[in-house]
Amino acid sequence: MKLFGSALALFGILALAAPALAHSDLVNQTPMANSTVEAGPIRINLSFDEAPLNLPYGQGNLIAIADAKTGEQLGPACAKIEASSLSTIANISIPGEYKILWRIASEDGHVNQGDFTINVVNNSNYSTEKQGNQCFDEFGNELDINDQELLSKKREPNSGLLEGFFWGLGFILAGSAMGAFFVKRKQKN
Ligand SMILES: [Cu+2]
Repeated sequence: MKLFGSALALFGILALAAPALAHSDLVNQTPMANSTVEAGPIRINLSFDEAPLNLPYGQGNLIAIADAKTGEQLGPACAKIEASSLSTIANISIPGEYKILWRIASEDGHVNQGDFTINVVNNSNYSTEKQGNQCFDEFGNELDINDQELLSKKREPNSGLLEGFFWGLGFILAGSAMGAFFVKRKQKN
């Protein structure tokens, strides 16, 4: 009975530990987080500790690049899979901070994701008409950002202002209600 109990406990520990072991974790990356990168077609290569779930191009195993300030995703999300690495090429000419976002489907189907920031400088006068990730499938068809769920959602630039406006309005209404109350009290006296 005691042996059965410990066997059961061990089984429980293994059952808890197994899912965590099965997930693809980022172990190496180019460019490095917080590094400075020269403008151009920037190759992003992310190595994981195990191969991802085999899914069609542009689905499940993804890399996207976004303007770090506004959150705007530049181009669609995609990644070429080679063994346990995901890679893509992003064209960036405008200097600034960029966020690289990734999402990977582990073999058991669980999703792992993360992001890091890079700083782009342009000392080579590189120019491109299309900022961001370049996603062409094996037939040369370009993926459309509008056909995908975004990895990086653009922040609403006016939401803070609007919120401030409603707070202000609330204070004015509360203030005038209080003012009216005191005026009434004074009139009574
Ligand atoms: Cu899992």
